[in-house]
Amino acid sequence: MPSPTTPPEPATPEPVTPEPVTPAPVRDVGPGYREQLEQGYVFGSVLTFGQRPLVVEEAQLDAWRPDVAVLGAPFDLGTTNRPGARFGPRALRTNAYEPGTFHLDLGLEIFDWLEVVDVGDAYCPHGRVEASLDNIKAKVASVVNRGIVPITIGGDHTVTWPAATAVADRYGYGRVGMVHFDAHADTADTIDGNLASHGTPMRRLIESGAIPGRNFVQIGLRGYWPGQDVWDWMAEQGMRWHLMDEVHRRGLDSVLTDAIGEAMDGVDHLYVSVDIDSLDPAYAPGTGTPEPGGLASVDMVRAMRRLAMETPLVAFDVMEVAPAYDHADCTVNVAHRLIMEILAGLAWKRRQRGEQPSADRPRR
Ligand SMILES: [Mn+2]
Repeated sequence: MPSPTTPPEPATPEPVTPEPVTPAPVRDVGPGYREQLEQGYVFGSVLTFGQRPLVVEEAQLDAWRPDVAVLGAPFDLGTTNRPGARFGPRALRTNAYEPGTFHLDLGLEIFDWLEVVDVGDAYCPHGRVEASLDNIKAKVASVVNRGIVPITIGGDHTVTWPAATAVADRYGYGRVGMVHFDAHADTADTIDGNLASHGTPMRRLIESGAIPGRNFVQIGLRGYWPGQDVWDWMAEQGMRWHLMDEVHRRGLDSVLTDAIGEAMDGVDHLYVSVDIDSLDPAYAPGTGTPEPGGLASVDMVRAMRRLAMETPLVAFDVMEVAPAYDHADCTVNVAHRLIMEILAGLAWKRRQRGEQPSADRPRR
């Protein structure tokens, strides 16, 4: 026993664990590519989403460490009526009028606060449904598994099945809620015997457990489909929906407040999926299954901004833009702006958190 006066044994110094060092992002492109990006034409230059850098090598994506990656899913083999959504990604990259990047309502330069790249397309070989959907899932996974927010441009709505599955694989089955804007519920069991139709993806996501039925919330439904048996199945799953009739009476802002609460009840993350046919064909005629009596673009751009600002949004998609049926690029521009509003909302959230933009952020 040491006496009380015995000096204590010198303490063995705790081994010092060095703080993990996060390397600075590397956001270099070659001088020729940078020159192309900096031309900043609204009518040309490099044809990526928002003229953001194209980053297609996984090692480069690791070094770049963007906040958001935009990808294309040019798949429309699940279309029941007018095909052509395979041209959606190309149209949003090439036909949308590039308006500048300072958000008037939020008072911020979007790309000063948010690093966004275009990672190209998932390979969708024509006629090969399973290979295409596997490739879409892998492409979204290559983004979301790095903690980057994937923004997927369709493609028909079948694409949301593999895309949201990849997001649930990353964040956990049962941990991700869904706010889904659409004229149609997309919850049929099969259509023409097809499990992988643009009328079935939401059922597949609920059946697999990727998104819980009770956290699956739909906005803007209208028209004449599906029938009572499908609504019964949806109710059994605990799904919530807000018909266009309710949106018309209450206003989208009020409905959206409810929808966010329903989708986030007991989960940690949110996926937002927009079928462009949720908008009235007056605003978005360029789509395969237009349904009159829909949402207005003025409400939808504000809704996207709110969703990005107010929720833990981890993934977003815009589906069903079929440019061959478009007039004067109306549909392409509103679809592009829905993505811009999501980006603006995410940029605002970073500014609110005081996260300083990176010094080596390349400008275009
Ligand atoms: Mn749909």
